[in-house]
Amino acid sequence: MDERRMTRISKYLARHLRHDPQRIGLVLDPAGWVEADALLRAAAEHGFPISAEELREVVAANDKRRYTLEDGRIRANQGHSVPVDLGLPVTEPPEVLYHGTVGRFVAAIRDEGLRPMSRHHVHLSPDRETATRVGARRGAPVVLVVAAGAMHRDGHAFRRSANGVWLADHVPPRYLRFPS
Ligand code: HQG
Repeated sequence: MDERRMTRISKYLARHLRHDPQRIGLVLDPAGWVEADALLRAAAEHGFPISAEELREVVAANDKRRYTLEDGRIRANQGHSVPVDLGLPVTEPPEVLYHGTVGRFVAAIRDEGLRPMSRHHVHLSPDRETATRVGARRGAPVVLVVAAGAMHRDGHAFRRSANGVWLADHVPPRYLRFPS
């Protein structure tokens, strides 16, 4: 499969497994899973046929491991805006995590900390390089350093998604370090 087809399918999956399953008549279970066959049927019925082979290839080759396909079911690993409980255990984070953003959000973030905005959680990266890529989706990246260890000791819960993204409910400003 070429890169463009791969990206189109991945975006189609993100839209329907994270944000808008009802658009194609899908119902996710409470943990975000749907039968892969049901997904393929719904996609075909709504004018976007995907083969089972293509689905497997996209899940396996996806640059960010955005999806898990197992026991005939598929779900997005993170990034939902529809309510799902991924059932991820609370996990001790590394001492430091990173968040990539852009300059125009910095004043608000200094004020109120990091908020999930339209997602369920604040997404944090394990390394600066990843955070830089996340920020660069929107413009010149600004990388904030998050005192995750201190937050954890103060009782804030961290979870880690199947693709290595760290999730928190909110990061108060006192745990953030901004570049000078
Ligand atoms: C910003 C992609 C104003 C925040 C990526 C970000 C990631 C605030 C934006 C994943 C704020 C939300 C998540 C506040 C946070 N005031 N702005 N108080 N708090 N923000 O897309 O972290 O391709 O929901 O800095 O690679 O950018 O979807 O979050 O700029 O892993 O798999 O509000 O999405 O992965 O944007 O990205 P997003 P994100 P996928």
